Amino acid sequence: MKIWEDEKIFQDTYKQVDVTPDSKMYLLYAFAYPSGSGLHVGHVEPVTALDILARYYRSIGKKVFFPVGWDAFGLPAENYAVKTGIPPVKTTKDAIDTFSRQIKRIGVSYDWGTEVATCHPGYYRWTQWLFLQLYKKGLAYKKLAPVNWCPSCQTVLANEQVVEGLCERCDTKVDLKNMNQWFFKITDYKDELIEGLDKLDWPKATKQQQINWIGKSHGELIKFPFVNTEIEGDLEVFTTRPDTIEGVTFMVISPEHVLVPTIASQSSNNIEIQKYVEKCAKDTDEERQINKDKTGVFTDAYVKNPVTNEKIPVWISNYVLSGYGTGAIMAVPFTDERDRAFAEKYDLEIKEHGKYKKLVGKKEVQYKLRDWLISRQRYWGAPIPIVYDPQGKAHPVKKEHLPWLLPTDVDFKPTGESPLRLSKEFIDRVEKLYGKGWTPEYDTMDTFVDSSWYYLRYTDPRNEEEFANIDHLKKWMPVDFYMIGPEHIVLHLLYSRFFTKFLRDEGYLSVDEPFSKMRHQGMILGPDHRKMSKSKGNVINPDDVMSEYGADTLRMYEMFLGPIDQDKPWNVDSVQGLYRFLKRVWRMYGLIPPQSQTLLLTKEEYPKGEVVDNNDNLTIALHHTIKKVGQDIENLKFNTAISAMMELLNEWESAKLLNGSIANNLTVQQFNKSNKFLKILSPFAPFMTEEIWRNILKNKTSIHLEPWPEFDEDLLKQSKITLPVQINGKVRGTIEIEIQMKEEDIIKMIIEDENFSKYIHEGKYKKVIYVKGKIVNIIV
Ligand code: ANZ
Repeated sequence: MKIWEDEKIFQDTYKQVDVTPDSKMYLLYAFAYPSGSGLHVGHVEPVTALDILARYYRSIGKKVFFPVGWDAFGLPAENYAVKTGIPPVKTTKDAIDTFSRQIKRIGVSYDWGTEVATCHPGYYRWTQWLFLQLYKKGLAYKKLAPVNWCPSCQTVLANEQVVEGLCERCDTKVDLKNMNQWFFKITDYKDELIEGLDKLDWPKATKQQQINWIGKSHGELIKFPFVNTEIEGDLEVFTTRPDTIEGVTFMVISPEHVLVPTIASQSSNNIEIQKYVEKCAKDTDEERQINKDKTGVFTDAYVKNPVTNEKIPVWISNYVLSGYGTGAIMAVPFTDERDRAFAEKYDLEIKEHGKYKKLVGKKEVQYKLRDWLISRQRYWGAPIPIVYDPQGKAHPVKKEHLPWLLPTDVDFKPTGESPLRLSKEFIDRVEKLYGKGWTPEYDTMDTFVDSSWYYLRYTDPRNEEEFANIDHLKKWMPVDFYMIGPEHIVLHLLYSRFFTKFLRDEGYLSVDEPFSKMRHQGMILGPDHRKMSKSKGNVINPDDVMSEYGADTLRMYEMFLGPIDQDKPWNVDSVQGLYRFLKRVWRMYGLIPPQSQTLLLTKEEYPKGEVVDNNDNLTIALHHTIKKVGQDIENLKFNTAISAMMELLNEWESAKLLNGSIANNLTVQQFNKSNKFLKILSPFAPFMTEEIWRNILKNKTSIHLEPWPEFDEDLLKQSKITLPVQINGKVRGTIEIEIQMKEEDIIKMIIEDENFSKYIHEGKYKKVIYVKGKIVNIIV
């Protein structure tokens, strides 16, 4: 709403004072990648959920921090540039404008004063600074490593561009190619990255995935001496099951194992081994693991089992990975499934075994986690701030040269080299600043580097001296609640935790973990229950829904869909249901003439007979609802909060309609005047409630600055009422119920009550008319 911007009611919240760990509420939505196609209804749900939290927590007096930004570097913009020739800087800016407009239309109460975009030099200079801090500490280093290479496109591909081993663009089989690459030494923090999970309020499954990714295993390193005298030394294996050593019937080494050339040179199978090793060199680790068909080749070499002294044959196979353990295993086909499959295929012995309890080798702990490869031979990313002297030695770019600007004189056609190599300006810049013969590092950083520290920058987004002032970091960190898609379970979270721990060790941060509480939103599926996609034609555009029904309806609808963490299909009818609910609220404030007959019951359905006046029912229901909506918001149960408000609206309408008594009118008037209903609805429907609040109720300041209404606990305790019970229109007595009791429970109570059961034969009845809190009429 323009008025919110004019009055700056959500602006510059990062500057709030007297922020304490108890009073603060840092709400974070995983910042979006601004794609050209605009905002998706799938973004609307989590961002609305967070907005409701933000509006609620503000009104209960918390100091809320709710920043916004863009994960704006990355491949799609660059691919688009390759296709169209429009520079990513332009397409990204346009996309951000579209997203911002849409998000404002949805009414998200972001603090736009914090806005950051990772592709902005004011942001990425600090990404580069972070690189240099890691470099100084020896945690950023360069080494030879395999990259995905598409021989047809002549280019390096990011992992996401490789789909089942094929190039996403041309379906050519991707090769591995060794190149010098930059890494971050995340493995220095591996144990802490496991232990730190204990104290976090995160979904269990997410924590488990982090643990699996780090993959800590306890086992033994065991040496098997070679029987062939020409091969020196032992074959060392890592095993988590040393107790199965008596069942070992063969050994397997990976095609890249250091001993392969020696073993091959002694083998009569030399040529076959070489061929096999070459073939395997082209497969990525991932392919090897998914590859069900295990292949292998026998080497002619034998080792001796140190426990049984048996002679054991040595095989080479791609099911053993070179980068894990020692790259060699003892195979126990009796117990291990993969070994069994291999033994069956090559007709190797499967030997039953007992449990050996003694230590054979030495105790060893192994991890699956590898250092983080951050080099990208790509254009649209932060340049790695390194220059090389004429001897090829790496030097950090000086701090005064940051931001180390991404050159703009670049041709986007893929050539198989880093696009920055083609920038004359970049090369000239380095010679000018550092001397003749000096050259830049041409790679850019993985976009995960940009996106794994943005929540720190938010706390002090315009600081030009530091990535964020230490006091600002102290004030806001850690993030109190993070909402992020389940697709980011592993890498982004692990990298963010790594950066946090590193910066803590450097003295910049006083927290160990960045995100205290985290939840994942589910996916919004198409009306056909399938994932929305352009090709299936089942995409719902939030702009269309807003044009037809307004932003409040879109928000309420998405919140009413069901539990936030579940996948849910879109349902057009239910959008209209929410729309009708909001229209009824309008009417209650007299904006549209009330069409009373359509509100609750038809005239014929009104119960005849006595109506006992329970004037306070409406008040009690209101207090119940205030309590419930507050609790539900805190527990992220937005759908049940909305149901409760719907029930309250029914109550309110029936109070207005059903009874003309003065006392009852007073209750309704009081209810209207208190505006408590409007306030509890306001986080969900911020536009309409503001409109009613200011224009109908003539308030001068925003409803979103009003405090959350209090509820009277005593009143709720007294909420038992006496309900008249009619059978076939005749009052037969009364029962005591809780005002909030559900219809079906009331019926059950009546049927079981002997005062009434005699009128209801075998508990059978035709129809029930229950006017909440007023009367129940059972037609038998
Ligand atoms: C004998 C054995 C018997 C094993 C048994 C398992 C079960 P985690 O838990 O993942 O650490 N292994 C060791 N290095 C390997 C490599 N480079 N590539 C493929 N497999 C490798 O698993 C460790 C187990 O995986 C090790 O224990 C080893 O097989 C295998 F009934 O040794 B075991």
